[in-house]
Amino acid sequence: MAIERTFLMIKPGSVERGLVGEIIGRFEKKGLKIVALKLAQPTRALMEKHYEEHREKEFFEGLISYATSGPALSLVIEGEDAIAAARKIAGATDPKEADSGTIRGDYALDVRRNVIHTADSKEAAEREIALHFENSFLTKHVSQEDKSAVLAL
Ligand code: D4T
Repeated sequence: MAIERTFLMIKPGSVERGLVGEIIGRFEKKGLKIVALKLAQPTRALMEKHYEEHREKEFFEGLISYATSGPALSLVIEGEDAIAAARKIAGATDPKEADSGTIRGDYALDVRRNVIHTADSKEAAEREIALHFENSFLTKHVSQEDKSAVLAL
């Protein structure tokens, strides 16, 4: 068990559908903390880099067009085993295989519009956080020991 940070992107279609609050709420209720958050329309250059492992796949062009089609919400979240926990909350990549109760199981039917991206490993999380956020935008949460001091202010 370890405190980890992971990267999420709520994809443009989900922002357009008004699902942001519902989706973020699922991570917060689980106990994962938001460390950084940004609403912006991703550029093609950024998303081609983000998804470079898929460059040769037949779905690459559709994936990039969709990811850059409007504002998306990028987040860094933190918590115990955050990478695996976030993957579980998101559900299987293909919404047809995702369990009910997961984000993709509840809000999608089509793998090309699978609502959310979550980093799939520690290496991917580190790479994606660095790609999408400058270090200065990553918040440091108040530790449990320091909390009483903050509340006393
Ligand atoms: P993302 O990156 O969106 O979190 O998805 P995963 O990490 O769960 O899955 P992935 O890398 O295999 O897929 C990346 C992205 O490509 C879309 N996709 C995938 C698609 O449009 N058609 C396909 O056939 C596949 C397999 C959906 C997710």
